[in-house]
Amino acid sequence: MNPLTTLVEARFDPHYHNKYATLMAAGNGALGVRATHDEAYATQTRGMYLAGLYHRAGEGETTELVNLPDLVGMEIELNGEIFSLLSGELLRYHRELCFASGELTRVVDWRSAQGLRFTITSSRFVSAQRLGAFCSRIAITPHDGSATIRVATGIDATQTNSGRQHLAERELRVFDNRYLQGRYRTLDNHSDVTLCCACQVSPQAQVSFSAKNRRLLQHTQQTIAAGESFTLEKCAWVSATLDGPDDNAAAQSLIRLRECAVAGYDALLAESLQTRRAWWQGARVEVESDREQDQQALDFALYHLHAMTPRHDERSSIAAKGLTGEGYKGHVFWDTEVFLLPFHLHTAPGVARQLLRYRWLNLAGAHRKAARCGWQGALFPWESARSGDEETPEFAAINIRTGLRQKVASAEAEHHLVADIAWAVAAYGQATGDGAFMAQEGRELLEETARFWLSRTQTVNGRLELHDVIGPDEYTEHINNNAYTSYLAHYNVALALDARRRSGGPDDGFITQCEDFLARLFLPMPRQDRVIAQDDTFFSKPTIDLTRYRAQAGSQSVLLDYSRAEVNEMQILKQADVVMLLYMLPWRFDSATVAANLDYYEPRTIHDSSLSKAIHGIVAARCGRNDEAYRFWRAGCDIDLGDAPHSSDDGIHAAAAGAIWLGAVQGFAGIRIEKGELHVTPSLPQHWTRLTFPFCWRGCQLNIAMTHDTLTLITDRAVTLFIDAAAVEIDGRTVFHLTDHGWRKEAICNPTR
Ligand code: IFM
Repeated sequence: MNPLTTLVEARFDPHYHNKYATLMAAGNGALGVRATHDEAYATQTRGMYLAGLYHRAGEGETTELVNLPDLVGMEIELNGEIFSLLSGELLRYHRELCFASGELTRVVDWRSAQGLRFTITSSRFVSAQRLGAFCSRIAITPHDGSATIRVATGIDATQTNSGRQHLAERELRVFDNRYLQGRYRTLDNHSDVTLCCACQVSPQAQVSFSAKNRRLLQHTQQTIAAGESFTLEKCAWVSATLDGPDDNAAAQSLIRLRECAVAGYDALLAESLQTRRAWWQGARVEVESDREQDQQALDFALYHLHAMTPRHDERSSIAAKGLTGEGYKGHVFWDTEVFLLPFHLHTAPGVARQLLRYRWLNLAGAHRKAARCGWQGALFPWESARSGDEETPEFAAINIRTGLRQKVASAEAEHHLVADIAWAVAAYGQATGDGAFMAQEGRELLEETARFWLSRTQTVNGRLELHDVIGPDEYTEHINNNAYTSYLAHYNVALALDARRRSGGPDDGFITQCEDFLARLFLPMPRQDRVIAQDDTFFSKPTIDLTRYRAQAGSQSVLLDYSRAEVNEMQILKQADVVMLLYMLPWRFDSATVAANLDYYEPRTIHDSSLSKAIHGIVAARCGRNDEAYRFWRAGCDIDLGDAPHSSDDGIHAAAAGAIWLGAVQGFAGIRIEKGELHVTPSLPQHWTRLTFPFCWRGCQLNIAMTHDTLTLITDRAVTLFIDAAAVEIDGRTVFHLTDHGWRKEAICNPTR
């Protein structure tokens, strides 16, 4: 494996505080910590989250991922002056996140208003091995004579979710003159949260403690000679009981903290690095490109895919902003099954299984929602947290002129999520051959989601139609026969029927109902120019010039000029819709239809959602339009990594990170799973000369490498796949060359593994 890249912030710019706090956030799937600065700035939003720890602050509020008491902040005083990069003179600034180790380091040379120079180096990481552990370290070196250094840090429970306080303080203690512990309980008395930390400083330092106004702090003071360094090493342990209070938890937390403090920063980092190294080994995508930002984008995406995924807990899933910010309240969307699960499915299938079990365990909530709405089966919540109930806020932003709030319609009608989950279940079954899962959780998920669709239709002139839905394009609400929804629902029911037939159980009418649904459900067919209607009324709506809005994709600027109701009545797409359908069910559409729909819909799409461009890129790659595909892929990378100062303030775009992987593997490597078969059709962009990645398929570990004219597959056992639509059996190391007649297997095969 080549060395992993890093992410550098070379300039201190308060406009970018929150963007970099997100991009450089630390995480291990259980704990996420935003990369805010040690010292306070009014414009930065601190954030620390535990996967699955949700709470509703009160009447009229929405359940949200709790922003925990802060452990990052340090009040630093240098010879009586408060250290802040907004005062004095900044002589050097460098912040770097190492994707390999997950360590974030900042080096600052600063001249105080008194004219004294200091070097301040700090670093921190979240352990990939011990899921509650967060460590930080700071070293301060005065250069112009001795200086008195004061640092106050500890546990700051004044932190809120933008003003909403979720935690009641229960107990603050300092044990053994060293270990600080804060115990909190969510206001609904459901979860206990414990934070412990210990700061290691020189024996020469004076240390005292204070507890005031929800802040438990250690105050350290030391006079340091010029050229010598003050150091402080902070180890912390963060934990919560997610399924009820537990008085024992605090003692356990303290034990874990003591173990960490004994090990110390360096040993914990080394141990965490080992764990991360093994993870990267099974996941990394390596690219040789003439643009170095391509490898960086892939490393960035995978770093965050690791950080956001709660591998330790099947009752939690991946939030749309991971564990990096308060955006979307930490809720789980279809983003998980469609944009994130494929990465796990093909690198660590057990994680994909767990994500599907999250839905299975939440079937009761999906049944409740379906029943409440008058339907049968499982209607999963559009936004999900821990309870499995619908968590979508009823209203979006307020119109401050009218005082009226815009209703969020997705929870009422964006039902494609149900079929998206079934799609992911099928993908899991095909990629793993996990019969046990498919016989129980898989079958139940497929059947219960299918039951929802069976009950959801209306009969119009003898055919079944799906009315009043919202497809992926959220700018077009409450429409009938959205192509994406109908095709996916059809697929969902077909999968359930197939599962039921295979299981050989008694027919309680389900089979007949499914057959009838499949025969009579209206699926919009391509018209003569092969374009498929997004819904019944789409073609009758006017178009407008979208150039201006497309240039500001992601900002929803069209809504500044038009009301939602007006946008609804025009051919304006927020995000891929029919194109999303082409992506999801590629085997259903011939290449001319795919190209015609891409050409029709893309110019009508603003790409105001981060789930859009990457999918267009993959579909373009499948059409053989490599340059276009690469442009879309890069635009997808720039959703978080681009220069826009505020695009990622409230958290990473998790789906966009997943789509960076999807674009490389499904777009350029041309990996496609069709009817249970694995197809590979490589087509690298001109900028790339080589692409390699690991890929799990049916219990077999494949290592795939490709250039513009060779394809090398290394397997740990025999497997069949399709290249140029022809089935080939490979074992060991197999090389293909691109010839005038397509990909040809190398005559001499060297079966070394
Ligand atoms: O799930 C998406 C949706 O498709 C578009 N709006 C944002 C959601 C969360 O990412």
